[in-house]
Amino acid sequence: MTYTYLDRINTPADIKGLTMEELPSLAAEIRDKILQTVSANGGHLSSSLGVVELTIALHYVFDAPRDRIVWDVGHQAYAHKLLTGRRRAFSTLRQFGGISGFPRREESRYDTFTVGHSSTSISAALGMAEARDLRGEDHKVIAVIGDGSMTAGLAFEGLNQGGALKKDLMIVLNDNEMSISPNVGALSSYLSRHMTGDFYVSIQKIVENLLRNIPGIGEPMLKAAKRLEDSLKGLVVPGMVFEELGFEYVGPIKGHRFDRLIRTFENVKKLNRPVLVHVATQKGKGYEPAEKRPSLFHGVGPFDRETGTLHGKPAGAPTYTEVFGKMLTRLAFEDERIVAVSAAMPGGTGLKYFAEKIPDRFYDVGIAEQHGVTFSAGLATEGFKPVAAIYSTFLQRAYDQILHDVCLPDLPVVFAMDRAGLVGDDGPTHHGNFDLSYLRHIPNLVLMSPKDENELQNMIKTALDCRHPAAIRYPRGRGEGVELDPYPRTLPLGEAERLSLGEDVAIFAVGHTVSPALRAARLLKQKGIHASVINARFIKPIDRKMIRELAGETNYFVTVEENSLLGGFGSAVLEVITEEGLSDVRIHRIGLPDLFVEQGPQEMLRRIYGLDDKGIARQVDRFLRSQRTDPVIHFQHENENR
Ligand SMILES: Cc1ncc(C[n+]2csc(CCOP(=O)(O)OP(=O)(O)O)c2C)c(N)n1
Repeated sequence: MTYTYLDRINTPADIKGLTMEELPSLAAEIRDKILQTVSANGGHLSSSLGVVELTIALHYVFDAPRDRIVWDVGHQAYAHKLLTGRRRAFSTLRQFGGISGFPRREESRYDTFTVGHSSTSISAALGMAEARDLRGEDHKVIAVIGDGSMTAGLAFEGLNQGGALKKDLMIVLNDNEMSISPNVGALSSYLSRHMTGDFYVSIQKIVENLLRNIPGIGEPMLKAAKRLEDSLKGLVVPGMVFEELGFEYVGPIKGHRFDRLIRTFENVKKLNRPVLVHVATQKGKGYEPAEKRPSLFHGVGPFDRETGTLHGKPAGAPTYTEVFGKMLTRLAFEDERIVAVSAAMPGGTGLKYFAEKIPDRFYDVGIAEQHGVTFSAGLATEGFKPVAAIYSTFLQRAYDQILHDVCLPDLPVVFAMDRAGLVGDDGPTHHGNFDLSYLRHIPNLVLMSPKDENELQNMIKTALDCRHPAAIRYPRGRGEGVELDPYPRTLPLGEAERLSLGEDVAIFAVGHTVSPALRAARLLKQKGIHASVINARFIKPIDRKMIRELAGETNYFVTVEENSLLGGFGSAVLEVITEEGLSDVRIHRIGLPDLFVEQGPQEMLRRIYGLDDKGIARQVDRFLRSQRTDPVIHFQHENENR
């Protein structure tokens, strides 16, 4: 596919050679390219389509990379990528070895900040503006943040400092009235009182005329008129809150009109102070299915571009997300103390079922994980049983709230951590590879991970019954296809489950690595290696009794987890082995190394990191071979008939 305009843009400087009349054609070509790529690869469609004009206008007026453009979350940066030298690589978007779905500093000098988690742009841009001033430079710094991302405390912390520092900083508030789902909260309703700027302008004119027509007008009268104007402005302009915080407010600007955007940016460029430009855009703009269903097309897998139908995933087991959402809703019908909390992701976490059925006990707090956790703690102090369903990667934000507000007072808040482990194409900002490490050391917390979707049901019940803070981590995607018990049961706290018996090696697996570990044991058996496979179930409290028991049977332990090896489940087993003085036990830990795992299909990444059945079998085999000098090892006698 060739494009008349897009093919000529190798750097943003090339856009400046286009006339204003040509820009809409460039926008149309960019939309076409985005649609072509995302319909094949999947990706964040609606947000990227919504900012095409905004992105072109920013690059038209400002001089990146000298001027710094900082994208918030970065899921909307596809047009930016296309305009900044990644046109040819764009077809590799989100693929293994391809370009990232988010801005990444190592990918391009136009990507000023590495993003994926939201609401960082104002703080980062403010830091860049401060650095510029410290160095005595004079370029511009622009943060582009969505109205959804503006719901986070972090964004307000940046505004708070930004208004006070009075830096030359432009914030573009990209307001499409949507987060992933419709945006929530008081700020959102405040902003969406979308009085167009025209109304305010007409008030300004009335005041001006009044003044002009009063002969011999004195100073006090002028001041009174100014006060009147200000108070009227406060009534009708959605941006007064930003003005009070020290930002000049400009807007709302129609975000798909080049003339408005470019004129505004050119004017604001001349100001050397904090300015917030409020731009109204439409999520999914230019592609009817996405305009109609912006949430569905926020983040999508491959789809048919002509019809807008998503390529159906082959029928199979329910996802962990669905099982969680349905079981929690069911238990909440039986227990009125159960309440559910989501941080802007009712769809992704499965809480939409809960929200539909029990809206009075469902809370979407916005992109505010920290607040969501402490809000849950507050509910728990009053006898409620809050379940905060937050992806593993986003819960990282709320570490201190988990530790200080929930676990220290031992409040019974349940954390449902979906998307734990490798998530796939979203890559390193979204993999949930650290939760075992960032939670395991917190006192009072029960930490568990189910081997399948039925055990997830049991763990939800266990967590709700245990009267302590409890966290359940489970993976992205479908379950194992096991039968779901009609009613969940409470598991004995801290009890692992032995799944197979073998005296050569004990494979201790956690979460969904249990299934590949079982399959690995079958492969090993063909080589004459007999493995016990244990479903750990609890990372904390860990089953010491089981570890002691196994140490009586074999000296060789292998742990398997889809978490960073540093501080993860294998480390927990090592600690027990040391503490219990089990000095004969040798241990090999399988898990993720000390690095940020790249993007790629889940199954491919599992293969690369040795977390699939063959990988586990290979590593167990290699480990045992490396121990061959040990005279007591059973499998030395591989030819023996067992
Ligand atoms: C800390 C954090 N929590 C949750 C998310 C998941 N998330 C990605 S985009 C998004 C909505 C962003 O809305 P907005 O900023 O308005 O941008 P839009 O997509 O509407 O352009 C959410 C909740 C995230 N990326 N980071």
